[in-house]
Formats: sequence, structure tokens, C-alpha cells
Amino acid sequence: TQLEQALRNAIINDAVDVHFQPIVALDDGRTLGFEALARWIDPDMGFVSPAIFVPLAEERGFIDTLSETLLHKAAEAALTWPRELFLSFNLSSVQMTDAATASRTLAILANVGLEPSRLDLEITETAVMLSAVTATNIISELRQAGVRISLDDFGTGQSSLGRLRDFTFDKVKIDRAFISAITTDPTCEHIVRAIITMCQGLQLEVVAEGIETEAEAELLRDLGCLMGQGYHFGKPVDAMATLRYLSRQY
Ligand code: G
Ligand code: G
Ligand code: MN
Ligand code: NA
Repeated sequence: TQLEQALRNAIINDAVDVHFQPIVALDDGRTLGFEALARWIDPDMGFVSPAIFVPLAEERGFIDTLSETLLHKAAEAALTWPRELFLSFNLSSVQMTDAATASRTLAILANVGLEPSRLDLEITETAVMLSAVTATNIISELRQAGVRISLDDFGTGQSSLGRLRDFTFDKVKIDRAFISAITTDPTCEHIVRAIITMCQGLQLEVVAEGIETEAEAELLRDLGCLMGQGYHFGKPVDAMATLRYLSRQY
């Protein structure tokens, strides 16, 4: 298709960019790391969301190429940051079905010179369910090398709690669907409170995603959530703007 060809060309011509969104400590707002988010502006079609082109690359069998290009760029950017902040990077569910994903990922880090301990890989429940044995092997190989694993979009998939029992994660990212309603819907507040308490018991770190207001941040602080992400703290911006943002911080 035309979109597929445009995307393939964009990858070859280095036209798919990566932006960075801060993940902060909720107590004082200091930046702890950034999530890398793919960005593509096609000359004809304009902005194309990764929610469109990531699934397309998965379907057409070039998600590995796309993802490796993006991780390479993101890791290079992380090396320019003035402090040893972590880099969070999304792995696609298709990549979690391929055992070679672990060694490929580690090879990119070695090539760029980024310590595995600086990388946090975000995977979804759907991804680990697709091919449980392979996913388990990938996760354990990466964690042995020092890479951390986050369960992304937590709470929106199926049998979330069972996944926490079967797989070893380091961090849980509470889906923004819960956060956006947290100050208006008491049910959401109860669910988020329970997730935070459970993660404390399981010694899992917790990030609340999609925080857009100070009221949401305040409530999450009160619930004992230590980390947050969302437009309230910063939108995803390119590598240069990320450096400017960091230079304004302590
Ligand atoms: O950036 P935005 O918020 O529009 O992202 C839309 C979706 O695309 C999200 O689910 C996000 O996780 C996914 N996404 C963004 N960048 C990447 C990437 O580099 N790799 C993968 N696999 N998914 C990404
Ligand atoms: O699926 P994943 O959590 O990786 O996707 C992150 C997506 O959420 C990205 O598309 C990012 O642009 C978006 N995002 C990040 N912060 C906010 C926010 O505060 N509000 C909304 N509506 N979207 C956000
Ligand atoms: Mn994510
Ligand atoms: Na998410």
C-alpha cells in the first residue's frame, strides 16, 4: 500500500523521529526518566500516529527494523542527557513473540554505549499473553542483563493480576483511562488505590500515566504513588527540546 511504502521510505531516509516525555517524581516534580515515543510527519499525509504505523509495521513484517531504528536514536539521545536518567521504550507485542528480541535489544545498547540499567522496556499484557513462553524467556534474558521491564497500560487488559504472578516485572504503569477519571469517579480512585497498595506489597514501582491536572497529581501523591507522567508535567518533545527542558531543571 501507499502508506506502507511511505513508511518504509521514511525508515530508510531516517525520517521517523523519536520524542521524549518526562516521567517525574510526584513529591518534588524532578525528572527521573523519559518515555520515547515514535513520531512521523509525512510530507504528503502530515502527522501519522504511531497507533497507525506501529500496527502497520507489525502486520507487514518490518516492526523489528522500525523498532531498532527508534531504539538506536532514543539511546543515542539518552547519552546526551546531563544526568543518568532512565529511558523507557515501548516494545511491540509482535516483538515479544520473537526470542531474538532480547539479544537484538542488548546489541543495540552495546553498539550505542548505553548501560542496560538505563533502559526500561514497556510491554503490554496482550504482548506477554500472545506467546507466554517466549515472552518469559525474553524478559528473563533482558532482566539478567540489567534492563528493567514495565507492564504498560495496566488495568485495561485481561487477567491483569494473573500476569503479575506469572511474569517478573519491575514496574507497573497505570493506564491513563483510570487517571483521567480519578478526581471525578470514586470507583476509579478505589481501583487506583488498590493497584498502588498491591504494587507496594509486590515491590513493584508504579507510574501513573496521563496526569493532566495538579488535582490529579495531588490525589495520586496522597494515595502514595511515587511516579507520574502526563501533559501536566510535560508533553512529548524532540531530542533538542528535551535537552532544553533538562537544562531548566536541577
Ligand atoms: O505517542 P502516542 O501517545 O500517540 O502513542 C500511541 C501509541 O503508539 C501508544 O500505544 C504507544 O505506546 C505507541 N508507540 C509510540 N511509540 C512507539 C514505539 O516506538 N514503539 C512501539 N511499539 N509503540 C509505540
Ligand atoms: O500506550 P502508551 O502508554 O505507551 O502510550 C502513551 C500515549 O499517551 C502516547 O501517545 C502519549 O502521547 C499519550 N499521553 C501521554 N501523556 C498524556 C496525557 O497527559 N494525556 C493524554 N491524553 N495523552 C497522553
Ligand atoms: Mn508506554
Ligand atoms: Na500506557
